[in-house]
Amino acid sequence: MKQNTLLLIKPNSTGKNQIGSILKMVEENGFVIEQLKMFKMDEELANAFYAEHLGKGFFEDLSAFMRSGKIVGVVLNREDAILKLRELVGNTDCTIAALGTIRAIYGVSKGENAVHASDSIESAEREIGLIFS
Ligand code: 3AN
Repeated sequence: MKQNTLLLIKPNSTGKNQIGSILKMVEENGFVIEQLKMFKMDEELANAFYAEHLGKGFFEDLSAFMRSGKIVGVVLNREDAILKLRELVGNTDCTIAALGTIRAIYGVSKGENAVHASDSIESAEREIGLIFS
């Protein structure tokens, strides 16, 4: 089934001229770019986007990092997009992400892990709504 999912290219990557390389990897893996925008997260959006992590030990660092620079939001479509993008992105912790995944190549730490990818149909709908409404 064809699906939409959300990719965010995070500030550690936009700040190092890695946007084109990441989008190239995504397109070469069969994803079609449906929507694309560059923006900055404010506190309100960070709280809403990461609502499930509010109150956790790493939340303030995560929020500060996501508000520290430009983000590129991309709606991607393909067969099984959500699962396929999670595979291409790799583990949250870039030090254990599989070789060749986006996080293994562009991540610098568990927090500064280059990209975000929606983890379910519900998350994709919610996150696309938050970023592209
Ligand atoms: P994923 O993005 O792989 O679905 P989540 O949803 O568990 O991972 O976490 C959201 C974001 O929060 C991660 N991308 C990462 O940047 C950050 N994060 C998660 N766990 C930690 C942690 N233990 N320390 C620092 N940052 C974390």
